[in-house]
Amino acid sequence: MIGRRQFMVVSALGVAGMAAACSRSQEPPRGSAAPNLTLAAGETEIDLDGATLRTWAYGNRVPAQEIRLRKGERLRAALTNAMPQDVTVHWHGIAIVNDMDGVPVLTQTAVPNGQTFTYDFVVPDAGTYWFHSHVGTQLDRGLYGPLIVEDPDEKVDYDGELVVVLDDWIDGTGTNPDQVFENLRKTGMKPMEPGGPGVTPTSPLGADGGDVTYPYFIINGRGPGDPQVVDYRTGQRIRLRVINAGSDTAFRVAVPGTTMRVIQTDGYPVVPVEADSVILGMGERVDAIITVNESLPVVGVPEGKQGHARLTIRVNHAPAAVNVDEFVASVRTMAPLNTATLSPTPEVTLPAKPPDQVIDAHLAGPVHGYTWPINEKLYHPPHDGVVVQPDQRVRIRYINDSMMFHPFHLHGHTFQVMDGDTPKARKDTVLVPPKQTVVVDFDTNNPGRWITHCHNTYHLEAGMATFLEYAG
Ligand SMILES: [Cu+2]
Repeated sequence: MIGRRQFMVVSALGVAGMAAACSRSQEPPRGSAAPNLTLAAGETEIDLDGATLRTWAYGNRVPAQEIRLRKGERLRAALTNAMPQDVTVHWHGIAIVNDMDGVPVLTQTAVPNGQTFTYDFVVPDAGTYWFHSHVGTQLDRGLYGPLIVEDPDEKVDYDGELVVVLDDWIDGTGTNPDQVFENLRKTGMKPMEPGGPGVTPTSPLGADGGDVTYPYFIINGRGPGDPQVVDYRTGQRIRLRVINAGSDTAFRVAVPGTTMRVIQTDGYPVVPVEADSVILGMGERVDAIITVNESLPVVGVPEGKQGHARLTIRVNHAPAAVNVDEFVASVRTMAPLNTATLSPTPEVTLPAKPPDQVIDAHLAGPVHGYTWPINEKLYHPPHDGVVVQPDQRVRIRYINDSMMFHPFHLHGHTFQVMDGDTPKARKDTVLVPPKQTVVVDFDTNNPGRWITHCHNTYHLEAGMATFLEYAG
């Protein structure tokens, strides 16, 4: 275990150092492109705060080894499977060819034990992305990792870089995600919240934080009792690339006494804003720059749940002198930034155009025990998708009739969140708070069968998905 920890710290420093070299001298990233890599899905053990837990992961690590390459480069990854269940890899947020999207039945047959499938595609856009299994409840195990696509021409100035992967963790703690799902199905419907959804600026997702109680919240595979420590020097500007890989938990991200300069969400640039805390639904990402002058924790505060995740930024090898519990309590009283409200930069703003087609997605649940339908239909098995036409502007209205938030994700495209006629952030995953409607527009420029679904692992498994289809 000590060996693994040392490796992870060294790895994080390597990434930070590489980015620093890149932003200062415009040298190409060394050893980062991955023309031929292997993702070996299998059983492994991880250590959380001294407890040894069995789980499934890619390459025996949680998160999986970061994949980093440049915009326009080709990624070839051979997925092997030594697990008792079929598995895939979905490349979250990347507009790649449909048959590489990793959604079983819809885009490929899931890979059985003992078999191999090679993903092979070109990454079209720079940004902070991630990859994960798209089979059953496997995302709530350790089957995920960061995928960073660099743009050599990007005009962002910083000294170092830190990838922060948040997760809620239950696997191997006497239960596993399949058992969690079975229990949710047996327990069925939750009592309705008596006071309405309770959405306020300091509680933007309402009173219902989720369906699962997690024993751990983790960052980069480490529990809060044994956090990752990453070293920097006084005054360095660090680009945080934060990824919410959770299954049933939104997180508020914050750094004590530090304002984050938010520059991107879901890999796409926004007009920069300053924020004390940012809320991320499952699947969402944010890039933010902080200046570090002293040792500080980066915390992930689970929305509506007890506990926190943390990582330690250490400056000049000094200990952090912050009461983390007090800071976490203060973060809970903040009004966090929702990245969907940010303004896009001009180059990622879709040209104004009325939609050619409008699709309404009424989100409901839980009904009939534990099911989460869209337009009163459940996803499994997927047989009747929504037909759209190529080269059109399509609008989806995610209409949340339920009392719980749903982070909605569209595969194969990056939509523009719309506030009336005003274009907001380009994203691939957007929070839909209870009893609210979120409108997104996108252009049909990537033919195929593309799932759109709630990024709550258990809601997806309970039917909260549909798909769009069009030919080129
Ligand atoms: Cu949901």
